[in-house]
Order: sequence, then structure tokens, then C-alpha cells
Amino acid sequence: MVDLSKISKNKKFFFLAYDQGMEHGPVDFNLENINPKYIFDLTKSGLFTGVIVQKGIAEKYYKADEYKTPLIIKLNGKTHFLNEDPYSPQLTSVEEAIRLRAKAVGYTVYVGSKNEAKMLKEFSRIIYEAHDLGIPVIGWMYPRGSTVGEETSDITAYAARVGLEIGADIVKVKYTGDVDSMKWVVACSGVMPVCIAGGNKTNDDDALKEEFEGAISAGCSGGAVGRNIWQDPNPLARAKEIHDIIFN
Ligand code: FBP
Repeated sequence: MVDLSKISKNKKFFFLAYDQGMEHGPVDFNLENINPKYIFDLTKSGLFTGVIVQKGIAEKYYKADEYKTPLIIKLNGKTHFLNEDPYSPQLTSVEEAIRLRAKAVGYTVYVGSKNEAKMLKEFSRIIYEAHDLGIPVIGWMYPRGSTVGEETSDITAYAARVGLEIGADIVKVKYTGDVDSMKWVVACSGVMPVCIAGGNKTNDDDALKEEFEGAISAGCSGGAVGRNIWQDPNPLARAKEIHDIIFN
């Protein structure tokens, strides 16, 4: 199995996600967090085991000597304009990510989309290449598409299982909403660590903490959070709360 130690602490993961500029557009940002430097400066806190960006942000803003937090590059991406079953095409290669100093790569699969086959094929190839070059692959396993309907916990479990079967090293899925159903997602994932996503910024400070407490007690290994941290007026205090739930 590929070595996950460079992007983990005590086998747990806490990633700061910042690929929303492509996925959602600048609507997520304000004058402060629109600047990628603001995000990379947050990583100097040492709270995160990785920071996730697209290649353009990595190339122009990531300074490996200054920012010690491991870089993770999303290899695919899409905008939200197309109103059809999603396809997120591969935009860069594992090799280019490594050249940009990435310690891991990520890829979103819209499980259940009419375009699923293309994404599974690309993802499978990426896993082969990344493992050949010795770096881990994180799968954003998001069930979406006209035939999927609303995501239930069984659908989340199926998406996570696809990640295990295709050879991902870590999967990122939505929290199912309760500990018992999340335990099933973790069971379906076998030895592969499961991380949860952050989601829209919540005004209820306890809601995200409760999700993380539930996820960790269900056996999850951490999370990748974006908006709930960098849209918060006190991003590092917010991050520390989640950090402590994951690591303590
Ligand atoms: P957030 O914590 O801000 O939700 O980020 C997690 C993430 O997976 C990002 O990596 C990605 O850009 C975004 O969510 C995708 O969001 P959506 O669910 O709208 O496709």
C-alpha cells in the first residue's frame, strides 16, 4: 500500500480545501479569502495535514519552502454552469502535480452520473500512475446525476465502496447524518481511510463539530474542510476546534 504518512498525523487527516474557485466561482469568496496567499498563510498554523488546490493556484502561489503543509493537487475540475449529468475532466497529470511539489493528488468521481464511465476510467489510470510514482490518491466520491436522486446513506456507502474497489487510498464523502449509518460507510471502505467533506458554511458553530464528532466516533479518519474554515471570521479558531476533534 502507498505511504500516507506525509499527509497524515497519527493516521488521521485534516485537509484545507480551496478548489471552490473553479467548482463554485468567486461567489464563495470575499476580498480577503479570494487571495490564495490568505489560504496558504492559514496553513502556517500547522493545523492541517494537507492543502488542496487546483494546479494554477499551486503554480502561482505555493512556495514549498515557506509553506510546510503538504500540497495536494486536484487533477480534475469543472464549473457549475452545465445543467446536465456531471463530468469533471482531468485537467492535469500526476507528473505535473509532482513537478509542482504535490505530495498527493485528488480526483472527483460523480458516481451514478451518465458520465461515470469516463471518470472511472480516468481515475483508475491516475491511481496506476500515482502509485507507480509513489504518491497517494484521494477520491472525492460524490454520487450525482439524473438517476441518482437524493443521496441516502446507502448511496454514500456505495460510492465509498467504489473508491475501495478501484484502488483509491483515501475517500472523501459526505457525512451521512448519524453515527450508525456512517459506521456502515466505514465498514464498506475496509482498510481505506474515510474523510468527510465540510459543506456550505453553517451559522451554527456546533453543527460542524457535531458532524465531525459523529464521523470520528463512526471510525472516519478525518476530513477536508474549506468554506467552514476560510469563510469564518476566526478561521484558525474554527480549524483548531475541528483539528482537536480529529486528533484528540
Ligand atoms: P467545502 O468544505 O467548502 O464544502 O469544500 C469541500 C469540497 O469537496 C471542495 O473540495 C469542493 O470544491 C467542494 O466541496 C465541492 O462542492 P459541491 O458539493 O458544491 O460540489
